[in-house]
Amino acid sequence: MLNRREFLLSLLGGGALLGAGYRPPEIPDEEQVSLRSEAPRSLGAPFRVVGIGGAGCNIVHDIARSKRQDVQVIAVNTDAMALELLTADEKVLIGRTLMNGRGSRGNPELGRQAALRDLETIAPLLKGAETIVVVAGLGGGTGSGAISPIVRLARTMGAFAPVVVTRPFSFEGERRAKAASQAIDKLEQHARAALVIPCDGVMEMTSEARRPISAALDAADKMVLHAVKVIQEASLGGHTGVGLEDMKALFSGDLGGVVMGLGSGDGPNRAKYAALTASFSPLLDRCFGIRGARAVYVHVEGGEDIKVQEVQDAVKMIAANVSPEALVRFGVSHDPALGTSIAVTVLATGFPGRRQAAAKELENVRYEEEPWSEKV
Ligand SMILES: Nc1nc2c(ncn2[C@@H]2O[C@H](COP(=O)(O)OP(=O)(O)OP(=O)(O)O)[C@@H](O)[C@H]2O)c(=O)[nH]1
Ligand SMILES: [Mg+2]
Repeated sequence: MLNRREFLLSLLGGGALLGAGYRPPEIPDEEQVSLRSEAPRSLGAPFRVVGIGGAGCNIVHDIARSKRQDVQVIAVNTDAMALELLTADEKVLIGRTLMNGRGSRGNPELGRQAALRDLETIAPLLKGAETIVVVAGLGGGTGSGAISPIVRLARTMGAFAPVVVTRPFSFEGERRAKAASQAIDKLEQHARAALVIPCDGVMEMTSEARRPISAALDAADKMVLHAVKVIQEASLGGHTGVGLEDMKALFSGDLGGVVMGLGSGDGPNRAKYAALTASFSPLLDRCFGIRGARAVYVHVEGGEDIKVQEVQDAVKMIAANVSPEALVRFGVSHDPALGTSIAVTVLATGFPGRRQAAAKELENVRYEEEPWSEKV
């Protein structure tokens, strides 16, 4: 859907690249960009989601189509055609003067410059929001490049701005993997923690033999949507005591990046089973799961028949798998669609040493010269 065709073509080496000799013009310093203060009348919800690039826009399109009254969505892209085809409360074409609405063609520097040039257009759309979740698929140019300046903008405007992004499938190649890692590093330097969902893990969770790739992308969309829903429900709190401040602490970046695990269970030990499978979800580190995490949020979902004992079982099971001193918070939500089963989502942060290990691993990977360094 939307520009997926273009994305798939780009994996096959298709898609036009910017002409040789192209030089993006000088851009103003990030700090000097002044912000307009008028908010458009159509946007007033305290909870908003900004989707950046093709994947991010697909995700906000799904939210807009679900017609939820409590969320407003803003789609941001360098690709005019993709924007035209989707549904959103507001759409912003960034970098028109740089790319003429034709997308960044995998160049994160262009994505970044596009965002910086159009922060003034985006700012009024963020005004008045309490929470702005920023979502994107990392690995391309627009999402990877534009996300840091936009998250910084949201934070500058006083909003809580958690980030949910996907890491590309390994089959997409090293160039996309590297673009994603660099974007995550930038986010962590400037914009606190990001919840990173690895597409490989999504495929492992959902794959059946010979599924089309569009099904894997749909599954990745669903994971991001789920993370957004959990962040929203937890931020709203309710009777369990968890709330916005807990989410802010989890995403503060003080303990590094955030990971998510999902599990479900049915039958007599459904809560324990759901928590156990969430602790070792393929979305988490293959070897460690959530072991060693220093802060976790456990989100337990079920029908109206969910029992206190079951919530306790799930939380205890998660707590047994993290650091003994870990801060463990939990929330409960009801979803009749789950029928007799229970779903557990765990958001975890604070894994000492893992970041360094990942960086070391990356050092050993040999990358080809990025094509855009010659083209731009
Ligand atoms: N969840 C999800 N992920 C996608 C989709 N399409 C692509 N991706 C993933 O997101 C990454 C970035 O792709 P896009 O979002 O198309 O790239 P972009 O940010 O628009 O960047 P450019 O098109 O290069 O300007 C890809 O490498 C894939 O891993 C999608 O429809 N849904
Ligand atoms: Mg794109």
